[in-house]
Amino acid sequence: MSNESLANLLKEERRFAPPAELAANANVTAEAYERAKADRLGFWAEQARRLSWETEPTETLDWSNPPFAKWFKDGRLNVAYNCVDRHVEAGLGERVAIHFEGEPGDTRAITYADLQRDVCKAANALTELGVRAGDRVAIYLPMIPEAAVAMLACARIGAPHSLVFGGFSSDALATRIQDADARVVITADGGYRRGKPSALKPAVDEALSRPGTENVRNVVVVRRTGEETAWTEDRDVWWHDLVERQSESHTPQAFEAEHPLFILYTSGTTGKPKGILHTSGGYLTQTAYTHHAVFDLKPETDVYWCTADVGWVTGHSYIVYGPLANGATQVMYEGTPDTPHKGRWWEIVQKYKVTILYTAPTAIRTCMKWGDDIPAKFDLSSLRVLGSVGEPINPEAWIWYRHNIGGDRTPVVDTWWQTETGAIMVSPLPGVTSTKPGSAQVPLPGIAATVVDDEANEVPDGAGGYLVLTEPWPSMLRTIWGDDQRYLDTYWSRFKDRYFAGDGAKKDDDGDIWLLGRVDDVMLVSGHNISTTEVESALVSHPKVAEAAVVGATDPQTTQAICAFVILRGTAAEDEGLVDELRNHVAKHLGPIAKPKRILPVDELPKTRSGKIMRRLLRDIAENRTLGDVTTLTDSTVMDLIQAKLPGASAGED
Ligand code: 6R9
Repeated sequence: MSNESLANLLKEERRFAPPAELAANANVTAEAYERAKADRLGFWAEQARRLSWETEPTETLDWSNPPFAKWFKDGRLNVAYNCVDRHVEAGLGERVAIHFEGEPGDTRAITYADLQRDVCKAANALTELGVRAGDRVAIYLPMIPEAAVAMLACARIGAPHSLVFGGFSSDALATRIQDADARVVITADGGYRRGKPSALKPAVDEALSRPGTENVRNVVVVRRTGEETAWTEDRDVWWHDLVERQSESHTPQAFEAEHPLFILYTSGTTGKPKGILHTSGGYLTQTAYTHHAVFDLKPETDVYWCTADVGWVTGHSYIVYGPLANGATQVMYEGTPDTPHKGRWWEIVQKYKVTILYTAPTAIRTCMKWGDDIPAKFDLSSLRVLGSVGEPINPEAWIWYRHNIGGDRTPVVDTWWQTETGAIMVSPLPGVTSTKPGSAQVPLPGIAATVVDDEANEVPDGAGGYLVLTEPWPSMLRTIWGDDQRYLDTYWSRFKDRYFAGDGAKKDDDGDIWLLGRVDDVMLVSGHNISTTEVESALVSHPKVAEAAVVGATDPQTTQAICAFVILRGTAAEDEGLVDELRNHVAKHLGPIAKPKRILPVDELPKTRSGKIMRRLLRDIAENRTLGDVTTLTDSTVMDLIQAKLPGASAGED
């Protein structure tokens, strides 16, 4: 598509109606909104019936002690049984649950029957190590099937897991082990990234040398790379030695719906990490329902692929719990999108005939940067629904995704949610909503979300403010692990009786919701609030820009000055006039007040592994400060590269 026609598309504020065939056969239709509105709790009680309960719940929500919710509290179930055994019992044992694709090209097809055997053996193994219901297990693994098996084994015996993303350092691992007081750590010798083995076990050894980790009795090590690994006798045990000799049968015990399922620490911010606590029945109900509704999953025919890491909440909810509860067949890929070549993802889509793809805007923008010709070499015609999560997706990236990956056929669902919400909250439905590039649009059936001003008044259509959730939802966090007060202070104190998500948002003239980034990132320029997302979107709408990150740096004249870091598209050159051209482009789109004071072309941006730009670090650079905590960065050398570009960097001053 030419850039002109793209610009025109956006100007028209075009909407994309659902494809007729998808709409006609959609899992969820417009009627669901009405039904949920008329009886929200009745609606969720009905969704809970997607699960197999040992004891059916009779009470949907106990909200007698807000904001501490109890969903389905007198119900009892086993989460792993719901994700695995019941499908085998239903005769689906031979259905592939996971098509695993290792980075080096090794593959494994794991059926539901295989998964059941693996999970049972792992559950028996943990039991042999003395893990009991309620004990915490830390999991520090690459993207290999054992990660899902380990999670489900924990769920099966009622031991809450705490995944620590494999890219995190020993520091991050140690604080998480300490905070959760873990008893066992499950790790691997390493995993493959960018064509090379990357070790994991040394970080575990290092973390366990710190005080406060003494309660870790055992480290279970999956052999993935075969590289040499230091060993602590009596503590370390190979997964294959321990798990393989276990019995293939294990009777799942039912737990209360509010039994803790996992703790997941939110990353990126300063201070002590927050251990977000999720429980069983409500969480599984909403992940299963949203996976069914938002992706229109047809488990008999779809091949689903979520590219997230299991160490991120998206991996918990939309690789493990939601899809497996629904009996889906999915792809799991270990490595990076450009190993051994930049078409690897599209090759995987072609190979497995993936029908539903769920990824992050950062990945989409990276593919835009690499060029349209790369996906064009592959047959992507199997795709029928595309999803996005993690950050606001700017309209250009949205259109690029729909056009170059979805062949202009597929709906794109932009799904807003958080670690804290546990499951998708605001999103189009692919068979119902006429989608709008760049907007997450509407709360799902059964979800109550709106935008409010400083005084907690709902803003009218066309105005901006803060995104809040006005009613409890089944997969909501129950607290911050060990710190109820922090739970209250962080989420429930800014607005009375409303959950404050920390995101800025606006409602357009149709009442559709647009996310504008974290409120901490909003800039104040000469008395005007300007969202980083909007300036970034304006920059990316310029044909030479692939990706942009914008921050406000303290400025004596204007309170804050807008500083932009941009990655140029494959072919664009960093010539003389470029910075002025970009500044004027933003001024034309958003008005002169939003014109960046400085623009710096860079090769990479600092990101967390889940793809979120760490603006805090860019602010440090823009304000000439020493860098803050970089432990959750994917690649900390990125910051050196950016700093190296600073001297003589073009700063177009007015
Ligand atoms: C699932 C996940 C949560 C924060 C959230 C928001 C941003 C996520 C988004 C989005 C705009 C979307 N975010 N999805 N912003 N549009 N579709 O990302 O969880 O890692 O906890 O991050 O991510 O700022 O508050 P988590």
